[in-house]
Amino acid sequence: MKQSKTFIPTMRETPADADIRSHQLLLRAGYIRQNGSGIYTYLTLAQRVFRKIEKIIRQEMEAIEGVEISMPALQRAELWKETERLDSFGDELFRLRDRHDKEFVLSPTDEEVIISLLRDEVRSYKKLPLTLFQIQTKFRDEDKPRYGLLRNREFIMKDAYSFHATQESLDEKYLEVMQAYTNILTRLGMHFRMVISDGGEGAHEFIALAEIGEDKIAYSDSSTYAANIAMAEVNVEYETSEEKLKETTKIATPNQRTIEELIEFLAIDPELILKSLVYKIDEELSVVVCRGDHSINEHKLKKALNVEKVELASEQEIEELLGCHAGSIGPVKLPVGVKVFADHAVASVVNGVAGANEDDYHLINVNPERDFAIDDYLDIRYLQEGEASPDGMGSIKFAEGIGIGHICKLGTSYSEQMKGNFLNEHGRAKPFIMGSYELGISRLIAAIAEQFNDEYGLKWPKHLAPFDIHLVTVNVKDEVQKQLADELYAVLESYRYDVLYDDRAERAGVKFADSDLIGLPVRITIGKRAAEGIVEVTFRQSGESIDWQKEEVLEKLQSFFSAD
Ligand code: 9G3
Repeated sequence: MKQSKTFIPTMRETPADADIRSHQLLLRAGYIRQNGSGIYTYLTLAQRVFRKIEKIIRQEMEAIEGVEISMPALQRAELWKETERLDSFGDELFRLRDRHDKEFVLSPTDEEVIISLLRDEVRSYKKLPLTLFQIQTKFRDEDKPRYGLLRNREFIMKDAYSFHATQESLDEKYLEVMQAYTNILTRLGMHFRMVISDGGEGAHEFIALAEIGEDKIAYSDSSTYAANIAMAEVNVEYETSEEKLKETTKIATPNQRTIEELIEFLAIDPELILKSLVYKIDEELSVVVCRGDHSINEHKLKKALNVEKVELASEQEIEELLGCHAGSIGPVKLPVGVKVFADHAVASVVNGVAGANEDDYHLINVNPERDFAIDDYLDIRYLQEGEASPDGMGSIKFAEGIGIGHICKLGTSYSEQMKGNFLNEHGRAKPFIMGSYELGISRLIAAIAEQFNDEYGLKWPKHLAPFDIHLVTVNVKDEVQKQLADELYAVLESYRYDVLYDDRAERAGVKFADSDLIGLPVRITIGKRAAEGIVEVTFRQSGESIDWQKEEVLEKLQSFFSAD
């Protein structure tokens, strides 16, 4: 493609509102343009990368009998009434009405639509298992769209849904999809980890490692254990000190409200503090206790208590319940009926310090069980870096990343609600057993850009780049250069290389800067030695430049592009 004939609007300046490298470079290199908050136009360079990513995804999904379809992004709201999810996503779900005032939603995901499709088409267990996938635009009215393509309101997702007659069949397909996703991300050249995640009856996420990532993972430094920090279990032994239990005493701690102030004021080890919070759980106020050097993981608290929502009580609710401020809450002498849930580590606290439920006072020498009852000991805290890995192998390290894939065993929750049934071998109607799987394709481009760039611009993995070769003439007015460039362009295209031919009448410096920004794997520069049939070849990944005779270009490119 001749650059003078295409649309690649590069920018010299970094747009002010672009706060991460991938966003800055995808804008400056002319890959994307913002059209509104969380709304982007993918320009030709991005489109060409999408096509290469989607080709790899289709190959790997079809290799595990994935069947591609395309479902409507406009969905009848009544389908979401069947799963009672129409209101569960609040403002994040785009809702609209048609001219007949019938209600619709813009697709944020397609569980409802695909079940409505199969319940009318698949009758018998003989037709199962079946895995359907699509590459389609999704809509989620994110509160704070940011980071360019990493969190926007209209995005491209590859979502797949599998339907099974037995749990074994789902377990088998789940592992096949897990391997397919691993193959896809490996072929994309990404640095990623698969981590234990949340969802359905078991789920995993695929995280692209990147400091700016919104996801945090905990992984073992000497095993394959890795989990989204929200899900990471704590499996450590706590030694209990042999110290004699002392008399609980109330002491004055004027204006000491935070754990940090208390540690300072009493000069004690935070491990001795019984940090107590009041949570609203299923509309009931309960006290949740953990050690002062730990913090409550609300995700694990929800799962441990098997409730939909947990929420910290407001100052006013605490005042009404205990007559004190949040910083003075303690588990001792609570009003009758107030449940106490404690993290396992609390059991090994001896002669601890706790709030007295009276401002400006605390209790010392507080001992669980003796001084307050615990309704349940639970694993409800965040795993900490350096602690033993839950699988007992090695210790935990943290890393940030971008969630790019999510696979989940849904089971029958949705199919039961939507009467998505099949007849089993005994002729009895059974709900489809389902799996659902997603890869965020818009995010993938941003994650790859985040992992492959340098101070000059993007550096695409060679088989993902929008073009293989950037053919650049230093001076288009120089007939010898132009003639050699045209000749090489024709030859390279005839050998099916994707060539971006910068034939613009621009200063060489501008061309080189644009070329580094755009980040194609190979640049062939036609310059002052064109008359000798010599071209300068620059490899973007290594930055290495070398002169080649024009006759040896094809053979040497062949070995570069065929090498892993
Ligand atoms: C919504 C809105 C946002 C959502 C969802 C629904 C996330 C929603 C979870 C999933 C799960 C699976 C298909 C592929 C695999 C993962 N955000 N999710 O369901 F209405 Cl506004 O999307 N979906």
